[in-house]
Amino acid sequence: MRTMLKNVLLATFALTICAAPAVADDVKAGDLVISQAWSRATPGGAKVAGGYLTIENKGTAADRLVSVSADIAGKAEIHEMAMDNGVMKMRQLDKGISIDPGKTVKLAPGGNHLMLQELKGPFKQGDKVPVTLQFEKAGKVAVSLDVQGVGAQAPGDGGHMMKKMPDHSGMKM
Ligand SMILES: [Cu+2]
Repeated sequence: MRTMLKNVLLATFALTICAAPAVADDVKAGDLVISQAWSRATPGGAKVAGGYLTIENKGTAADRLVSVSADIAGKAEIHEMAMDNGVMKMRQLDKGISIDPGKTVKLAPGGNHLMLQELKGPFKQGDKVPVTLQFEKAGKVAVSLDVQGVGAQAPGDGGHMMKKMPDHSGMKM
């Protein structure tokens, strides 16, 4: 009886996991696999948004994410977060981000990210925002960012607020 109950609970748990919000499908481009592309809803008239994704290099040569563009953004850059005199600031990565063979590079809140600026419209939770990534070797790759809640820290995170993780709000450009 106990075992059966346990099995039922396990099954329920498994179902709950499967029912989590779907995130973007993986995109394959040459040796690269791009997954978990996401962004956050923009609160009241914000004109900037971060873009986050995971890039895996299954090949034998390094590739490099050199630039990003999006129809909805007047300007799009690749940024890093760096400490500057004890203050966390973001900075454009002029040379982009290298992805070594066999390695996975994650763009995430508090670290490297895509910076979409001069937005022509708001991002709403549930939107899919098309962006184009430009790689040195893999060329142009279209992905769409799944827009999560305002306070989301990860894809599929409904938007619960985490305490003061470093992100764009209140950050000096
Ligand atoms: Cu930024």
